[in-house]
Amino acid sequence: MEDKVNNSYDSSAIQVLEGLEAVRKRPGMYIGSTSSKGLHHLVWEIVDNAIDEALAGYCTHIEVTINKDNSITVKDDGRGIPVDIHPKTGKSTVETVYTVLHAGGKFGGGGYKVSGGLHGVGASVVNALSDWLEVKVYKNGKVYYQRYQTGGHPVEDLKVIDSCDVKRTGTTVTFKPDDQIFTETTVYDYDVLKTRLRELAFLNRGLRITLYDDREEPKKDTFCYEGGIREYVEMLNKSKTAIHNTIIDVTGVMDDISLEVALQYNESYNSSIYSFVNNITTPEGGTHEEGVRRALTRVLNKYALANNYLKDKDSPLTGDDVKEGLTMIISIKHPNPQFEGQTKTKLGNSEVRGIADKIFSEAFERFLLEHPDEAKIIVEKAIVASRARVAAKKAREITRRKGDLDITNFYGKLSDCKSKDASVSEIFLVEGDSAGGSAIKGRDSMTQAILPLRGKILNVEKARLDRALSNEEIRTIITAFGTGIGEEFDLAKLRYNKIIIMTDADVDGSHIRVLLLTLFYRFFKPIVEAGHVYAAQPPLFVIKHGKTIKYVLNEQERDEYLKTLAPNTKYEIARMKGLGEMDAEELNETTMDINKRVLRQITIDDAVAADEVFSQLMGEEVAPRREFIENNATYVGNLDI
Ligand code: 28F
Repeated sequence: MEDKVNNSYDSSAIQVLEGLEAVRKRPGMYIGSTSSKGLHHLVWEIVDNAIDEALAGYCTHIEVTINKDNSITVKDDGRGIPVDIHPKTGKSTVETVYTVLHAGGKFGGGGYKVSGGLHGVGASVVNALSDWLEVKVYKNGKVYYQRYQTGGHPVEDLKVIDSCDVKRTGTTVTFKPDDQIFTETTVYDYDVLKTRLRELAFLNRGLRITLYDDREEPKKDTFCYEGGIREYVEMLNKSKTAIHNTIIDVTGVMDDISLEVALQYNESYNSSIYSFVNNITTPEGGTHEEGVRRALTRVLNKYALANNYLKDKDSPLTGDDVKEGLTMIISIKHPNPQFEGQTKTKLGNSEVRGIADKIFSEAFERFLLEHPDEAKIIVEKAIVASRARVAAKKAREITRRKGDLDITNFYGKLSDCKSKDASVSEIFLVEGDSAGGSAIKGRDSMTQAILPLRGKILNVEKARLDRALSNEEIRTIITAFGTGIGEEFDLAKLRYNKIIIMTDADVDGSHIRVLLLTLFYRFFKPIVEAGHVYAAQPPLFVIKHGKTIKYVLNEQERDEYLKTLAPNTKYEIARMKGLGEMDAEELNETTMDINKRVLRQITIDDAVAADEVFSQLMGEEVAPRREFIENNATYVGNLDI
């Protein structure tokens, strides 16, 4: 008996060491990357364990604090991790959860293992990647404590360090990410934590989540939504104009799968649909989203025919027609989700499609019958959208380069590059004719195409596709890209590897850039997501000393460069002229030459945030725009979206 216990103890001790070492050797395998995204993943792994405790019904409040040293504290008021000795390892359950890989799986089959992002690799990974980590468990009127250092090694066994109110229970974890592993940054971004914690509060109705920042400028935000995702739709539609009163809120359970859907239509032509599985965002959608959207289309068609909004001879409403102006959140909890797709964020479970369809269609049918006035508004909007779709189909014909007329007209605008190899080709969208002229002269005509834009393009946030297609500039852009637009969009046909927006650094330039980004985000999102869109960065200052001419992007670079000059160097500084005043040589030298220029890649890191920014900035409502500008005034000049 003695040997047996020893052997198991030794082997599990070795397993612990190998496990933690494995994580430190290849952290990317466990948290995706060691960039800022990976740094924030550590928080989600710990928060997910607290959320699990809330899903199990024992935790009502989670607090997250960014401490002064950029360590993180997560605190819940759940039952507290068990402090008994784990039979297999001879160690406390707390130590097992924090030192054995994947030991965190709290609920075998019963409850839902919530897993943020990377499917719950557990708390032991966070421990392994932390300089130090401390756990405090409050239960039985005592405070149990254990500290781990340099990648998860316990300093000593779990011990009682204090007493506490007998009624108090919960778990508090503080960890400091290891800067040997997180070499890019170990500074936490308050807004990243705030956005995701708010989303988790929406997805777990009634759960209170508080975020504190104890660093230089202390901050605090608390989120608690009794209405759950209904309030999420309400928040998303705040910067849009709802066209009917009720936010439709559907909940149902079938075969151990629970579904929640909230939706409301607004007068915009875009859709904001976000779906989740066990609180994980599924940007690639999946069977839950497919089931709901199939039901939405079928039920609306059935209702439209039954109430004579559509005749039998009319073509039925399509998924795109019923999507227009739709803000919808779909959240399911599934005991055994299977993820597919490029980034493993598409739900693959086939049984979910039928379940989501059944639960949603029954509730939505009942809503339409009980709210005929709102049903009328929704159906009519979809019918108008279907007519616009047909019109867009016709309008789209003209963006295909067939008729001679638009070829000459088209080439009148685009100075294409000679190369037909998309992988080396790039197109500059240039503000104004004079800058356009200099760009055409200064470019490398083999690989660089120039499309001068005459002034502001249409704000497509407020326009349907057929309206956008009636705009000359937009048609030229669509034709130049070669991908087509709307239903026939094909990323593989993109004719350029880089789409470079080259506008002045002034407010006008920023406005044109945001208009273009709105166009790309609304109608060419895959191009942005694939990282093809860039903003050129014309220099703000030129510094001359001796024979050296140095262009710098901004005040910060200017000051840093001046520090590198010998103390009594004589130099001149001049603020650069606008793009339009630069000659071809200067424009090429400073902004276009691929060996000298600085480009800023545009990414959509957080679709929800981008969606909000675009609809706030570019939507109908003025108030949200003013609010956004007031909140971000210092950034509007070089708005980096
Ligand atoms: C700040 C982060 O990690 N909270 C947690 C619990 C509660 C239980 C638990 C956790 C290992 C395998 C069971 C308590 N009582 N917040 C947290 N709260 N883990 S993590 O159990 C983990 C054990 O199975 C818990 C009864 N059942 C479960």
